[in-house]
Amino acid sequence: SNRIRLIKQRLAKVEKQREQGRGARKRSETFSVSLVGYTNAGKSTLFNALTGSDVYAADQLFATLDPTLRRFELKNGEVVVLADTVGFIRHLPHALVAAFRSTLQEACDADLLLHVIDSSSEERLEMMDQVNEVLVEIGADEIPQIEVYNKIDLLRDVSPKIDRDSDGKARRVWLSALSGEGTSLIEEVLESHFGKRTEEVAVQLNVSQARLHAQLFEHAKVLSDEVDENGGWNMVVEFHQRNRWLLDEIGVKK
Ligand SMILES: Nc1nc2c(ncn2[C@@H]2O[C@H](COP(=O)(O)OP(=O)(O)OP(=O)(O)O)[C@@H](O)[C@H]2O)c(=O)[nH]1
Ligand SMILES: [Mg+2]
Repeated sequence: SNRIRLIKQRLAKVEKQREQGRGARKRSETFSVSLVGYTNAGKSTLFNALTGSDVYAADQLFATLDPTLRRFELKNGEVVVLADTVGFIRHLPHALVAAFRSTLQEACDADLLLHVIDSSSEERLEMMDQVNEVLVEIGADEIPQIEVYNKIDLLRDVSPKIDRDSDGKARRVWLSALSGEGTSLIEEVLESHFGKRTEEVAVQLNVSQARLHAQLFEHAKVLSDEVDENGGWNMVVEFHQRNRWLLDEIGVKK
């Protein structure tokens, strides 16, 4: 029909823009996070609650691309690109399946999926299964996923919270995108998820810095360690961001 042709044209255009955006993001090495979930779960509402319009306007790189991509800066300075995606539905018109799948490629390229769920729906389990099935089909099932139980304003006795597994990793976040309660927990979750970055640094220590030499073995990953002619050390070490204090101690300027 005419309507389906129009939708297909729009999807093709979005797909082309996303392709260009992906290349730009790979180059800029930002993290990408995709909101996925069943239709009506509240993805777009959460997307707007998290990003706000000022963030969008500030970004040169993506401003002209697909409007469902926004740059999102965390408090620790890390920048993520947040993507809203089309809602998953059970009975997609056959003619649209392929086109929708291709726009979902965005989700395949994500570093993290936020699976938005309407926690007030009695069918939420079936919907989650549907979404996870589609993720398998598009090859996105290996991407780390955090579940976002949205619409807690419609539940009784549920406050915003993060459920964690035994390792302390966030598994579920409970919030209301509409009222805004709990949306800041998303930022907390993203910060800890992406806050584990490491950096490689060349370090030179003199002979009197044996204590630091030992500390590096304790708090960083030593990639190489050579004694120089003065009895000091030339090292290459990999730091977790949380151990950056050691760099200050050594006096290495980044
Ligand atoms: N009560 C309540 N309603 C919400 C909440 N979040 C979203 N909604 C409502 O749910 C409906 C769907 O929200 P959307 O954000 O458009 O959902 P979506 O997941 O983007 O839907 P698709 O784009 O179709 O996949 C809207 O009427 C929202 O106002 C929430 O936290 N609480
Ligand atoms: Mg939406």
